[in-house]
Amino acid sequence: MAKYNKILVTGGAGFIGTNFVRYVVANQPDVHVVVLDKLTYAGNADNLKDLPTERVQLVVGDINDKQLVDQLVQKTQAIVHFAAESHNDKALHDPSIFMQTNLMGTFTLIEAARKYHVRFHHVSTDEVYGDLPLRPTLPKFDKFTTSSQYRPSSPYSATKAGADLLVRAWVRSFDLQATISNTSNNYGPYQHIEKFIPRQITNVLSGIRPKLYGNGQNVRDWIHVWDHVAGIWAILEHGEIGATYLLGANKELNNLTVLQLILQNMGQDRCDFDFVADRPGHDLRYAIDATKAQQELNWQPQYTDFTAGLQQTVRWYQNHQSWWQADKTAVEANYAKHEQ
Ligand code: NAD
Ligand code: TDX
Repeated sequence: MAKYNKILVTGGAGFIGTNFVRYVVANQPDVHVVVLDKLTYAGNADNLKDLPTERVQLVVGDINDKQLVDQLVQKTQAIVHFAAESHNDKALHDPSIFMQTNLMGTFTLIEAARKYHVRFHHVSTDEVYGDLPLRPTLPKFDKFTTSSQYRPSSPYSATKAGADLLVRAWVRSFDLQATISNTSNNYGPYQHIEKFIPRQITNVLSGIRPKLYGNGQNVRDWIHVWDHVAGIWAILEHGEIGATYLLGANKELNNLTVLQLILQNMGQDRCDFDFVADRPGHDLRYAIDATKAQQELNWQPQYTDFTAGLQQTVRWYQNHQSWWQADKTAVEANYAKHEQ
């Protein structure tokens, strides 16, 4: 029996939210899910359309809509909060919507959660901790832990850090029954094609040369989205109120290596890509120490063979061309405005 039978999932039609809802439907037969999603360019109602309607209900709306949030929160036992503007490159050109959704939207939700004493889980990113040196000088600073200092470096990560701090303050001041997870870069099915891995896969599938920022040496710590959503479920069920958990799968790779694995997997020459202008303020390296989550939640990442996960992801985009093709021209046209 699940601890919470009625859950509200914000952003459940986006990449990680979709995988989370599908995980709950597959593994928790007693749980009913209401998804609250604005269906921005990053959300897609089709992601959920094959799921049983008696298990999953999609409400199209904004987390900033206080009245709607109040109505939905009143009827739920727990909220899992994914909804966000999530793309760093977009935030560099248009930060205002990030303030609105990531900060104000989170504020609206935690106010409702406190009013109705509803359990709240806030999904966040390792980017709130800023970045790490490419080659660690002191072992102490080797990876992010739950005691790492908050020092976000981008407009996106600053809004996520702000939202985390709101949740922490609501726990302390109002006894909000909340937990937070900070997770490293996810990959897998249903990820929007603006993001690094799906962008390069769909570039190859569209006859466009992949694009690598700067010198390609920046490091990301990859986790398969299915491991992330299992970790979030474990926190919802077993997490300590007020606690933060870091979820990661120990898979640090630089961007050049990931791109060359994609090219190799897709039968391309490993040099068939272009270096383009670097992202302003580009974080050098992220790395997660997930020991606490592993010890306290009995959670372990399962999909740790990155090459196999990447291959499965390539196949997914090959087999779901109608899912992404309509967006491709606009996504690339948008990138072309800023890349030389
Ligand atoms: P995404 O951009 O794919 O999906 C975001 C979803 O939120 C979309 O369905 C969108 O329609 C919805 N949304 C946006 N604004 C909304 C609003 N105002 N009201 C209601 N719905 C709204 O993002 P994602 O990659 O699935 O990320 C989900 C969460 O996980 C975010 O909070 C993100 O910060 C966090 N996160 C992402 C990663 C990653 O690698 N993608 C890693 C760590 C943490
Ligand atoms: O075309 C590209 N070429 C390239 O070299 C793109 C889109 C990205 N990159 C680089 C930038 C990053 O070093 O690849 C790396 C990954 O880029 P993104 O997919 O944009 O992810 P990142 O900025 O690392 O942030 C992601 O992980 C943390 C998610 O988008 C965030 O939502 C999450 O919080």
